[in-house]
Amino acid sequence: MKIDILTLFPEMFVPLKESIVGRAVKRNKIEINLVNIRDFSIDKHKKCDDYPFGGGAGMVMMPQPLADAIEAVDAAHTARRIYLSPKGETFSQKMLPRLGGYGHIVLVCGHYEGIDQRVIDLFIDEEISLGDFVLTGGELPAMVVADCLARFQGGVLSEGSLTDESFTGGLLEYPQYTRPQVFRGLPVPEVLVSGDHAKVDAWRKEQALKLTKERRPDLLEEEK
Ligand code: 4G0
Repeated sequence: MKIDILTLFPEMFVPLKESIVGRAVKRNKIEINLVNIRDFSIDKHKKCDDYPFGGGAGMVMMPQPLADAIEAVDAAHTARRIYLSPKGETFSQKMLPRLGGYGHIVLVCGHYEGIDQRVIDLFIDEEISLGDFVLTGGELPAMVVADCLARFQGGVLSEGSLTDESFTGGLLEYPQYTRPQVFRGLPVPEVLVSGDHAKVDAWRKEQALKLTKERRPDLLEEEK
């Protein structure tokens, strides 16, 4: 899968190029291409934002540099073009099979008060929001979406961790422990060192259910 990220601040993406996503990139599971929207400005000062028609606070990203940047990476509109915005559908793990099915994704990062609505109407396929909060730009949400996709596309984690983990079973994850068996007086639950795999599985399922009932009862409603 190829992911183009269109942004005024490509230097913000250092964390994405490191660690877990970097490994997926190296294993040819995912290719990430950062595009500076400012490179497409035809203005003599490379201006990319302007005052909103009708007045109001803040600035709006101009349509021309963005439209040209989108057409430069996806002329034939074969990619899924996604705008990260607080107005979008809330992002979740459940979207990953669909998003992972696209061979090419273009992530558009807005800044200021967002982008000119006509760019959304003419060029964007869907809007995705990370949740009910406003950031200074769509860069952090784009990194989150790219990281989730890199992880989902495989090569990042073992098969088991994708099938057992939080949300894939519709439940929060059971608690995990590693060595030492006693840490600052706290022992690991006895069942985990019993060697009885059936008992371990049953304990984990029970813990996951208890935690989900306490913290995220909405997830249990959703299951039905
Ligand atoms: C569009 C996404 C983009 C409009 C982007 C701001 C939060 C999210 C942006 C605005 C973002 C999210 C109207 C301020 C850039 N903030 N929740 N900031 N407005 O996913």
